Amino acid sequence: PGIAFGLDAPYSVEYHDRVGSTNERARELAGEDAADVAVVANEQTGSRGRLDREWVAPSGGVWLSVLTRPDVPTARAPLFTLAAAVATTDAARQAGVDARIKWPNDVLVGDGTPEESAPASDLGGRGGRKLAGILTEMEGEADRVGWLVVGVGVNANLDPETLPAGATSLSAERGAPVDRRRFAATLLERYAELTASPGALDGVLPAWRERASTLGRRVRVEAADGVVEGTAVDVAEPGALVVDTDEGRRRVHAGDCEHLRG
Ligand code: BT5
Repeated sequence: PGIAFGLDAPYSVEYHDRVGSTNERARELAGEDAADVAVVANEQTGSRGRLDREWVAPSGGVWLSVLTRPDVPTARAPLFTLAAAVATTDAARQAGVDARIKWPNDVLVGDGTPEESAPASDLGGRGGRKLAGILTEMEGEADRVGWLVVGVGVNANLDPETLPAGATSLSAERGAPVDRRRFAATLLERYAELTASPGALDGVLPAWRERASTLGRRVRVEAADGVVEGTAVDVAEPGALVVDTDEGRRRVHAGDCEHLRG
């Protein structure tokens, strides 16, 4: 039976044993005016990471995308990505895996020191063994999000040898397979709770801070307008990384982040 068979979730669930990309499928549903749907797959044949990178998604993972139409300004949309990272971290911890978040959207195992990291080229930034990644896509006007698709890929019951260098999985970390249905239910439940209302969204940054491995570390972020290097001191609305550099305090809104030594 598929992992979503009987999945108890605060969304209507559309399950695919195999699909190109759950994000693509959720975007299709957005075009049909659907809302509050979770597309869940056992295997993806054409999934993507950020910046059109390839995402490896064989049978045995938890690959899902949540389509919602939240009544918030577009500027707050990044909070949904951070909420998904918090939800994924909590579901992993419930499964006995010590997961942490690397800004903005990677869920890692380990403290992210370079010694145990993958080559930068393989992970789009160093900092721990990568358990999960998140890809958010949206459409809307400035004053209101139209639709929002948050895609979460979690290496659940997979052999890390079949994944890109630097990746890990829940089963490898805990030494036993995980109940994917329970894991997905916990993740979706937590995501729904964190994003239920504008008031609930106010709790996302505090929750994110508590689970972050990036804060307090030396980082190097490749942002759209150049490289920022310094100490990550905080995350600020709507999800920007605050970095103390030699030239003063900077806010970085998007980019690939690498944890540095020291
Ligand atoms: C991400 O991108 O981390 C976002 C990944 C989102 C995937 C989900 S699965 C459900 C939904 N449907 C989709 O089509 N996508 C979403 P980024 O930060 O750009 O990281 C991508 C990089 O991670 C790649 O260049 C690889 O080096 C590495 N990578 C690819 N597959 C991986 C895996 N399964 N585990 C760990 N690392 C992986």
